[in-house]
Amino acid sequence: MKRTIIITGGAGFIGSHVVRLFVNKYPEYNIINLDKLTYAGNLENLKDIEDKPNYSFVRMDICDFQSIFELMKEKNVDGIIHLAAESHVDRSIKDPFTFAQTNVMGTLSLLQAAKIYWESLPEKYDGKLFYHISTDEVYGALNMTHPEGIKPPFTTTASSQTHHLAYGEKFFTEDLKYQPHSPYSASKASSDHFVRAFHDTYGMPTIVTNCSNNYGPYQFPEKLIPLFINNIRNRKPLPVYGKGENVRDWLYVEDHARAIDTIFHKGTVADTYNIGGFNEWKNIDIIKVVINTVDRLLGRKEGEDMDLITYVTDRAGHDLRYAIDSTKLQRELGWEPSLQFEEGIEKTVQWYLDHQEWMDRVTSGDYAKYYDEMYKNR
Ligand code: NAD
Ligand code: TDX
Repeated sequence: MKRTIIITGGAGFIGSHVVRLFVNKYPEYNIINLDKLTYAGNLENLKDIEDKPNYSFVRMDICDFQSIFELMKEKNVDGIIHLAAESHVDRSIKDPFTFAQTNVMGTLSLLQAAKIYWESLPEKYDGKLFYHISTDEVYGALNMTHPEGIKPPFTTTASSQTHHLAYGEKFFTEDLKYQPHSPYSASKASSDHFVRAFHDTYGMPTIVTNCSNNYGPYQFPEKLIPLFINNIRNRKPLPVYGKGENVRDWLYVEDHARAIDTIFHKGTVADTYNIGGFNEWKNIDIIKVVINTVDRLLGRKEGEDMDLITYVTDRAGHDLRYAIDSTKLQRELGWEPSLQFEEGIEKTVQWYLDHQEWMDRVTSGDYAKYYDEMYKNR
């Protein structure tokens, strides 16, 4: 079946993996990467597919309702996979307005453009989908009832999954109420509500998914894992917030992209799916794994860079523990993570060490020139 799909935020970390997967796997689809190219957008992330006939890039702000509407009409768009967002919690603490503008107003502008265009068609919403990518942070924070972590088996419905450890009995399930704490998660929660409201009020076919922390290639080095890999390589301090006791649930980014593909094609309209790796780690433990891996792959003595660990003032409102229960997705649609964490982190560290040029261009700001170079003659 032919389809024309806008993927927003396709020049960012997760978006670039989703665009690559869809462009390569579905040559019959027309994939439009719509991205404003903020500091987080980098077209170099898509160098390998940018000349494919079923791929195009449009530089556009999701808040620009009129332009989005015109684009949808011109290209006869029947699907939207929406990833564009301001995504870094620390930035949201300093500048909440930008997060409300992009994440809330931008999502609303996309929804409204899709509504007006799709409702103008004879077939209306038939065959259409607005798929919104969100985060587990909307659920707030879980308690840490087992500070040392318990090994599986423990009480969860996700029995066929390999867990690392669990730091409590409770997990984020789809029926939990939203309790966001940071301006970032509050803005994502609000956008999720708008998406569901467009289904409930206008009948728009929508799906929302909430995923845990992603890691892998092409992540902007303001986030924990790429920042620390780069600092270890350059022997710079590693700023660990608070005591490093906070727990996150890590998923390899290509597994998230596969989940998005599965849900886009097989998910139930108006439903919500949680996506996660059953892979909880305390920050300090993951940091030690990253140090050992970088040291080993650089031919240094394993662990020799442990003294770079520098405890700094905690993040304001720092959520203690995130842990996703993705049983529903596994049970209903058959998705599960493909990579064990040890394998994923090894691949990730190796990728950043092999792509020092990418890292240097990002940290120097030169990557922003790529758009002008690539698109000046088109
Ligand atoms: P990212 O910051 O790497 O990329 C965001 C992209 O959105 C960039 O390419 C940026 O240029 C673009 N963008 C920002 N504002 C825009 C605007 N106004 N108009 C058009 N484009 C704009 O983000 P990411 O980590 O890839 O996250 C992608 C999505 O997944 C976000 O919605 C985020 O909330 C969600 N998410 C991320 C994670 C994670 O661990 N990174 C986990 C769960 C959910
Ligand atoms: O320098 C650091 N030191 C540190 O201790 C940084 C950047 C982070 N941290 C801690 C804070 C978190 O507990 O590491 C953990 C991970 O931090 P981030 O990489 O900033 O991710 P997080 O805040 O957990 O949010 C991420 O996952 C959910 C993404 O940035 C979000 O977009 C996503 O929704």
